[in-house]
Amino acid sequence: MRQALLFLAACLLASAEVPTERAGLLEVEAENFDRQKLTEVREWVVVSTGAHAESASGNAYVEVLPDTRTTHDDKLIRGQNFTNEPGVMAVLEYDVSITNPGRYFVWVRAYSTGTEDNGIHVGIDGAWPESGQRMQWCEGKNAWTWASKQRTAEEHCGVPGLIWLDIDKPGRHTVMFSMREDGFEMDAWALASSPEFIPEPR
Ligand SMILES: [Ca+2]
Ligand SMILES: [Ca+2]
Ligand SMILES: [Ca+2]
Repeated sequence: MRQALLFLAACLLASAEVPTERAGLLEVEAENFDRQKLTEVREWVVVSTGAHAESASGNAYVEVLPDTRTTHDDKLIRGQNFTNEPGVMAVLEYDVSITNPGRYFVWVRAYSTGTEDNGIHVGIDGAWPESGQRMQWCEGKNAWTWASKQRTAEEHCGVPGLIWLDIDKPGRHTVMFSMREDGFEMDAWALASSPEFIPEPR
């Protein structure tokens, strides 16, 4: 009996460590990632000082650095300051627990100061589905801005409602973000099962 109780307590502690989805919603601070991979060329750095941190939730965020392409005139170098391919550069991993499996729309709170720091990819459990590629921000420059839009050939500023992850089983999963453009800044992210969900401005 005592052992069973200890086991139960250990399980509860273990599950308490990871962010857990409740009622179709999960919000996570970007700076609280569990692991980072493929950092040879670009790396996510936690920033907790300066004006952007002051207005970030938890007073911290992550930025993928260095940022060598800040304007359209700077040379685009694939595999260095840009990659349209998800999961190949600067991959952040977040362990989460999902209670209600299904389709989840992905929202990210980003801070963009130009046109070359406003794209990212999202994936899950080692896979990078088309519905997680090319998240894009155009509106809300120079401020933390929640968005969930996918850049398409027709709409470079992104189309709402196209960014989602399908989660087939309850339990532990790993949500991943990877660089598309260097200099991207991420404060927090959210999964929402409702297509009508819009995160509260903070
Ligand atoms: Ca850049
Ligand atoms: Ca930046
Ligand atoms: Ca944050």
